This record gives sequence, C-alpha cells and structure tokens, in this order.
Amino acid sequence: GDMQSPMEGTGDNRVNKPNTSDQGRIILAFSLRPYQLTYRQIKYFSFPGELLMRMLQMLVLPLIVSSLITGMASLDGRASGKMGMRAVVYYMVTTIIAVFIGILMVIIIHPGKGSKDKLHREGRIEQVQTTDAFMDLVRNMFPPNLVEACFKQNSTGILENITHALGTVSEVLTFEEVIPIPGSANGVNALGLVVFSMCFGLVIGSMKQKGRALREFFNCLNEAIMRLVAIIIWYAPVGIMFLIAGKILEMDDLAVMGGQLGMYTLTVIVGLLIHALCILPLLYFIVTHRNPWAFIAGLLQALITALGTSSSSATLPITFRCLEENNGVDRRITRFVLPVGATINMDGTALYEALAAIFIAQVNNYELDFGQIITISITATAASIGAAGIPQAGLVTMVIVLTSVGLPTEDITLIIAVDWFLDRLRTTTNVLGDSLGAGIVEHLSRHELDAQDCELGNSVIEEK
Ligand code: DAS
Repeated sequence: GDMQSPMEGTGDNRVNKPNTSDQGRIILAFSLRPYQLTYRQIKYFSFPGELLMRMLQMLVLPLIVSSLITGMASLDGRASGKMGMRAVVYYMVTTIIAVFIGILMVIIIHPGKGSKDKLHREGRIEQVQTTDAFMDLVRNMFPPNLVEACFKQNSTGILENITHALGTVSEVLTFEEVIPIPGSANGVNALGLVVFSMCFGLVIGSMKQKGRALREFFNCLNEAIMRLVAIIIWYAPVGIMFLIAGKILEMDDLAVMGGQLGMYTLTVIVGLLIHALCILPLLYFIVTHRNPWAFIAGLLQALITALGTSSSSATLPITFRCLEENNGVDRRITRFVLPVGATINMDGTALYEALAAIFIAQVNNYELDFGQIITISITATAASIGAAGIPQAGLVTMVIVLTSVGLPTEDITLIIAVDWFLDRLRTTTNVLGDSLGAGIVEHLSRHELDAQDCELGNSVIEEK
C-alpha cells in the first residue's frame, strides 16, 4: 500500500491536485507539489539528500576494503572457506528462487499484451554478445590497476556504449544528475576490489607475526570508518527524507503510467513483495528457528536508506551498523559477508531482470519456449551478479538477458519510465537478502566461531 502511493499520483494525468491520502504519508513533498517547482528548484530542494548520497558513497570504498581484509585476516583458512561456501550457497539458492518467482509472476499476471504501437521506440542500441558480457564480469574480478579499480570498471566498453545510447533515447536517465549513471566512469569496480581484498586478507592472516602491523592497520581503519558511519547515521533520516521527497516532486515529468506499464509495475511489486516478505523470512526461520520479523525490524534503517538511495553499495555502511548494533551479528561475519553480498547477491535485481525480459517478449508477441526461459533464468542470475550496487545498474545489465534470447535491446526504453521507482524496491530487496544472509551464515557458522574464540582466546581480544 505505502509503496504504491507515489505511483497513484502520476496516474492522474498531471493534475496537480494532491491526493489527500498521499499527502498524509509524505507530507513535505506532496504539500509542495501544487507549487509546480521547476527542475532547478527541485534540485535545490533535494540538495540535503544529495549530500547524504555523497557521504555514504565516500565511505563505501574504504569500508569494503578494510572490512574484507580484516574479516578475512581474522579467520583461519578452513573457517573462512566453510563460511564462504555457506554464503555462496545462500546467494545462489535465493537468487534462483527470486528468478523463479519473477518468471512465475510475469507468466501468471501477463502484463504485456502484444501490441504494435509501442510507448516509445526510437534509437538503436548496439547489440551485445552474451559471451562478451560474461567475459566482462570475469575481467572485472582482476583489475590490472588497483587505483583505477577504485573509480572505474573494466569492460570492453560495450556496456558503456549502451549506457550512452540509453541516456540519449531517454530523458529519464539523464535526469538523474545527482546520482551517477550506471556503467559510467563513476562506478567503483567493487567486484575487483572484493576479490583483491579477500585474497590480501587471507594472506596477511596467514603471515602470523609478520602480518601483524598490516592486520592492526586495517582493523584500525575499519574501526575509524565505522565511527564515521555512526556520525552519518544522525544525518541519514534528514537526507533520506529529502531524497524521497525530491523524487516525488519530480514525478510529474514521468507520468507515463499507461495500462501495460502499470500492470508491469504491479507485477514487479508483487514479485518483490513475495520474495522479500514471504520467501526470505521463511528461509531465515527454517534455518535459524528465530523470529525473522524481529531481525527485519532491526534492519529498518538500512531498508529505508536503500529505498532512498536506490544503491545497495551506498547503503552498505548503514547495513553494517544495523546488523552489528541492532541485531548483534558477529563482526567476523558481517565484515566478511556484507561487502561480498552487496556486490554479487542481488535477489531483487535478478527477479526484476527475468520478469522484465519476459514482459518485453510479451509486448512483442514473441513466444518463448522452455529452453529460452531457462536461458533467461541463467543470464538474469549472471546479470544480477554483474550489476554494480548503484542506481539503475540492473537496467543496463539487462541487455545481456535480452540479447541471449534475441529480444530487441532497444525495448529497454519501454520500461525506463518506471525504472527509477522499481529500482528503489529491488534495491531494498537486495539489501534485505544480504542482511538475512548474514544472519543465516552466522547461525550456520556458530560452531566455527566458538571454536575460534577458544583457540585464539587472548589474541582475538587483543585485536579488538
Ligand atoms: N540499484 C541496484 C542496487 O544497488 C541494482 C539494480 O539496479 O538493480 O542494488
């Protein structure tokens, strides 16, 4: 209910009469709507939100690196191997379930009726080969230059071309001046940094006495970054309020909620809700026998931040705080699992990509056979792993999914108009999946953690 209210506002053909129930929910934005602010005024208005986004992004890089290195260094090889396996199994299982729900929903609800007259259809986007895209994914795991990896993804450039093409065919993507356009030079190569930090952490962990200075350095760095996070937390509610309110003010320009697009939006929402509010909590309950809602309640701030920023990597600092402070998850787990999860585990994105690809097939009256649906499931999974945790990254990697079954990639423009909104919801699902995963991995790893506590005894206390 709450999530849908902003969309209802766009449905009534740019009538600026604010809907009373919406007004009650997000008072600030809706009471300003009748004033018809200009684009510039809206940007000024959402400035406090932009600042929050920048502060969070500022911390992400040192946070990923320091937490992974310390996390890996404080575990012995055997323990980290086991935990890593558990995390990877959890990521795979939940992502596959998410894809399955997405496919099921879009087939049952069938939002796309074959139609000749498309909403917009201009511009051609270069075709991308699935193999090239897969190679880009692996290529990014091994950045040739670590400094460059801090601000740039390595790619054959194919995805970047597509991003530019998308930017020109759509007003919507260029709209997001506050937030970097996906695939642009602003993206951190998180995957590459994750791989490097994990290996580096493992190595200095095994270096005994010699590695001590480095271990202490990164541990201390991590501690300091988390203290900065604690400061930003105070500002976060204000920033998020302005981020969301600013977006609601912009919405008049996006009033394209036609029947098909409306149904499509609804289908994605239903799919995400089923995954986030039924499947994931159930899984958490089955594994841990603990109350998932109490756990989720502790995550509320992270979930709202995800909704406000539409970036799981910008939300990462808050996710850390919520899990460690509110839910008491062991730091050895969060440091290890969260940066990896935020980078590769994106249930919401996987669900969305499979669903959107089939929607595009439906609109084109294109019958998909069973093999093609399997192909979509596999490529949607890969595309969600490859998507960076930045706004609308999933829209760009969807090119891989569409190409794999020969669907027209320029039809991404059909769904661009609502993507900013769906992006927020899928990002929230992504963050929820990562967080419940940390809880589950902690539960499964409790014996190793206990054993390590006894074994290391004093040295653990000393490092803390
Ligand atoms: N918004 C992204 C995230 O941070 C992913 C996406 O675009 O689907 O999770």
